[in-house]
Amino acid sequence: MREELSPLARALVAGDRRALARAITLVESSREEDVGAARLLLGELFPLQRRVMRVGISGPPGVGKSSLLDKLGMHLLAQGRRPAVLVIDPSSQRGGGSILGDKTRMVELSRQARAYVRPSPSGDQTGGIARTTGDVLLLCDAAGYDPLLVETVGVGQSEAGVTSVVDLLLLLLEPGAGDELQGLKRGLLEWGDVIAVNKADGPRSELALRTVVEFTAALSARRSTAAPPPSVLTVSVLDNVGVDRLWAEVERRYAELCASGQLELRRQAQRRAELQRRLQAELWRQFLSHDERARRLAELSQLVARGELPAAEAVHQLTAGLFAPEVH
Ligand SMILES: Nc1nc2c(ncn2[C@@H]2O[C@H](COP(=O)(O)OP(=O)(O)O)[C@@H](O)[C@H]2O)c(=O)[nH]1
Ligand SMILES: [Mg+2]
Repeated sequence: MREELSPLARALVAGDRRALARAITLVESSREEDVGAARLLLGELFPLQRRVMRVGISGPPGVGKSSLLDKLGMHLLAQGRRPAVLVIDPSSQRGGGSILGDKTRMVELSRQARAYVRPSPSGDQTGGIARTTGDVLLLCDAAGYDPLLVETVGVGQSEAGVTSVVDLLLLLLEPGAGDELQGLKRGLLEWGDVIAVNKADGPRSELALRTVVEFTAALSARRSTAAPPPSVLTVSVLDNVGVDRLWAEVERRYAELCASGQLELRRQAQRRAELQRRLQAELWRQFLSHDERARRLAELSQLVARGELPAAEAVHQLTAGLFAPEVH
């Protein structure tokens, strides 16, 4: 089978880092000629992925996600594993400024030949992940990395976004974060499979312990009985206290999700949602690729904007005759 692979796919599977970087650039590109090439490449590699463990790391800016990943990555390397870290950076466009900030923060891990650290701009996507994150994870998987770790920024929407491509979510919060999480916002805790209160060191170690108690109480009050409540624990990335324990907890949860069949259900839901997302994007793209339709859309959207035409009527006009009835 391998003989039939394209040179790029073959190099990637053989562990060539530059081939992986090139492949990622290809799938992240939105140029017309790259889109087709990316689809072919992903099609070649799809059957070769091993579907290794994927963990999302989410939490507010400055909470210590990158610092944790640096330590965690080193811990995993010591265990003989080959972690890949994708850092989704919403603030920067391709080649933008703050990307480097994150990369240099993973100082140790970025230097390791057996690990892979890749910053990528989220582009116009909301929800904390890029449109192509799922594809990039497939490439890293086929290239032999395991586990795959995804750092996203933000609290709120990004948890929902990242859970569409990872098996399990690790939520990192600061001591005292409970005070800011009022009412419904506490619901975001439920996105996490594991919740870690970081910076449990120095003057804040006591507060960190109290935060854990508070979160645990809030979660047991709200959580439905369908899924087990997330584990909540403290960690100090700075002092390297609790990082091993945190990872052990992630592994334990992962094993639990596998055994209960939950993991497979999550993955099936993700694949179904991906199909729908891609189909919608493609239909939209094709719709706009037709000049006359694009012009008509621009026209009608003016009328809708001015309140002269109901949106539903505009849609009816724009799509009339678009899908010919099937002939039986
Ligand atoms: N006191 C303390 N500071 C930490 C800890 N972990 C990270 N930091 C600091 O928090 C700041 C933000 O860390 P960073 O990893 O960039 O956060 P990110 O934005 O979530 O990726 C840096 O100055 C870190 O040195 C910790 O466990 N304790
Ligand atoms: Mg970071």
